[in-house]
Parts: sequence; structure tokens; C-alpha cells
Amino acid sequence: MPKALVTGITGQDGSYLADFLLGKGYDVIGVVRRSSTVNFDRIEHIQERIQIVQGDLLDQVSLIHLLEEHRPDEVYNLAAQSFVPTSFSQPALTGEVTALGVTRMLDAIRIVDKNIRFYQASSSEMFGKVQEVPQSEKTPFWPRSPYGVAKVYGHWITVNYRESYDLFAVSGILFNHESPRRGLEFLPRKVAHGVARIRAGLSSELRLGNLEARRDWGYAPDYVRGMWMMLQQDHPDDYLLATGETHSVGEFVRIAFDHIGLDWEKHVVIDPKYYRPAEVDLLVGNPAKARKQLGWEHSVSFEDLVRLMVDADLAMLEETETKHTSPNINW
Ligand code: NAP
Ligand code: F7E
Repeated sequence: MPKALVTGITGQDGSYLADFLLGKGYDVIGVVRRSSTVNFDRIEHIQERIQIVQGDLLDQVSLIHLLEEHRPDEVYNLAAQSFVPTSFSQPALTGEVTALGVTRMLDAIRIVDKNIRFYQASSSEMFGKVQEVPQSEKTPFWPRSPYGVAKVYGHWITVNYRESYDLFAVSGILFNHESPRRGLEFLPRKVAHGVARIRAGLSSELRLGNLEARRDWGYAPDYVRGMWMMLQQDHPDDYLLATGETHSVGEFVRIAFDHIGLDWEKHVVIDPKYYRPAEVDLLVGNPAKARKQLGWEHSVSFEDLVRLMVDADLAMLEETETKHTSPNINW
């Protein structure tokens, strides 16, 4: 049975990757950081089938010990401070976790077992102020947030350890991918959840920032499949995963409100609080290399993604217990 160690298992991608790897017959070790309350909501359904272990990307020794004890064949480094606005308010922490955390894990692999295959969760945020349209693996980076800068570091340190120590280290440059398991602070889930709250009569407005920004949005389960595919190749390389389509925040909002038969203009309030110090205006990826070399394809269209997310939040709010505790996030 192959063994995979996944950091960030409590996050959106970690939970879907764990589902996927269990389906492939893997022994899954999920790394969680210590917290005063457990946050296993996304992995509750598989808790009995995976091993949950404590570790933190801020703590080098914890990573070395985990690798020594569990001896994984593959490490998926999905842990990060991943919310762009928080990276502006906590830039040093973001650098420690999202950038230096990658070095800590790579160095742990170099010390414990150089045969471990390594996946780094890189991001389209590295393209920032885009230097070409669409973006490919060859497009130069111009990050626009401390998060984007940290991810550029994570990408290059992965390439550097591959070249310096001959590690099977891969950087997957993934464009925005969403699902009903997405954190409530990210735009697509904030909209899906906000629309469902309005439908349920729990609120009447949805406060948002820049509606003009454009993103290449896909469905998260498709993207975790691509991560695994990258580690099954004969040689380590970097790949970009995207749908190849771009849509504005405004389009996302309109389709979500249309889906429940409401006029978005009567409910959306523009709040400058949600503007960012520097914005990424336009992202659209060219996934040709992943299609050709990995055989990867996305399976869910933009419109279907919006609708499935709204439907999931509507269903969630229909459960009465949840209805009263449903959080109204203001980040
Ligand atoms: P997410 O939901 O925010 O999950 C982040 C995970 O990292 C959580 O499990 C979190 O644990 C963990 N974490 C944070 N700090 C940590 C630390 N110091 N030590 C150990 N674990 C820590 O993110 P996601 O959407 O699943 O994304 C997964 C990865 O892909 C991230 O690296 C993200 O930057 C990258 N990425 C995401 C996208 C996307 O569209 N989703 C696109 C490109 C790249 P807690 O639960 O304890 O907070
Ligand atoms: O914002 C605009 C906002 O927070 C998308 C992370 O997973 O994907 C994600 O980063 C757009 C931005 O994601 C609100 O200004 C308008 O232009 O959903 P988001 P992101 O910043 O693109 C990349 C690939 C990652 O790697 C990251 O980890 O939506 N926007 N109004 C808003 N965004 C938020 N969050 N909230 C608003 O009210």
C-alpha cells in the first residue's frame, strides 16, 4: 500500500486529496497543527480511515520526526496561510508558513529520505500583474501580494531542491479552484453562502469588493486528481492546472443570484473594505502541458460550479440546527 503524507489536510484541497488517495488504496497520514478546538469538519467523514498526526510548518523538527516515523512515499505540501487579504495584514507570518515552510519540508525530505516524492501547492497568484495572456508554465511571475511573493519563493525553492539534490520535487501551479468545502472568506463561497442566507431570510445584503477582477475558476476535486498525476510521472516537472476560461467576479455574483431567482443589484453592496492594496486583475491559464503530458482535464463548467456551490449552501442552511449557527463572515 503506498503511503502519502498530506499537510493542510483540514483545508479544502487536503480533504479532497485524502478522499482521492483513499480511493486509490493509499495509506493517508494527515498533518494537523495544534489548536485549542479541533477543526476536522472537512475530514470527519474519513477520520476513521486516515491517520491524523501533529506537526507544524513553522517547526522543522516536527517535520523531520513525522517523516522518520511514517516513512511516506509521497508528500503533498498543501499547508499555507492561503488567504490573500490576511497576507497583507500578516505578511511576516505568511512568509514563515507559505514560503519558509516549504524549505523546512524539503530539507526534512533531504535529511530523512531523498526518495520521497514531493508536491508543492503553487498558485496562479504568482502571475499577479500578468506578463502574458493566457499564462503558461513559462510566463514570468509578478506577484501582487505577500501571499503571491511567498508562493514564488515556494515555487523556486522546490525547483532549486530538485536541481541541487536530485529530489523528485514538483510544483503544481494551480488556478482558483472551488467547492462547497471552500473557506467562507473566499469570494465564491462567500457569494454562495451569502446568496443562500438571503434566500433563507437570514440577511438581505451581501457586501463585496472589486467586481471587475477576473479569475479562471475550476472545481477542486478535479485539481487534486492533477496533483496526484504529477507525482506519478517518470520525471519531476512543473505543471499548470486551469480551465482556460476567465470570468469576472460580477459574472459569478449574477449567476449565483439568478439561480435563486433574485436580482443581484438589489442585494449586493460595494464595500471598499474588501478592496486590496494591489489587485490581480486578470487570470486565465493555458493547461495544454497538463492535458498533453498528464492527460488531465477539468470536468465542471463555470456555470455548473456556481450553481452546485449555491445548491450546497442552500441544502446546508435547510438543516435547522445549522441555520441558527451559520456564521456571517466579515473578512
Ligand atoms: P485552505 O483551505 O486555506 O487550507 C490550508 C491548510 O493549511 C489548512 O489545513 C491549515 O490548517 C493548514 N495550515 C496553515 N498553517 C499551517 C501551519 N503553520 N502548519 C501546518 N498546517 C498549516 O487552502 P486550500 O484552498 O485547501 O489550498 C491548499 C493549498 O493550495 C494552499 O497551499 C494554497 O495556498 C494552495 N492553492 C490553493 C488554490 C485554491 O484555489 N484553493 C489555488 C492555488 C494554490 P488549519 O485548518 O489548522 O487552519
Ligand atoms: O478572491 C475579489 C478579490 O479571495 C477572488 C486563494 O485560494 O486563489 C485564491 O486567491 C477575487 C479577488 O481568491 C471580494 O479582490 C471581490 O480579485 O476568492 P478570492 P484569490 O485572491 O484569487 C488563488 C489561486 C490562491 O492561491 C489563493 O490561496 O474576488 N473580491 N469582493 C473578493 N474576494 C473576497 N475574498 N471577498 C470579497 O468580498
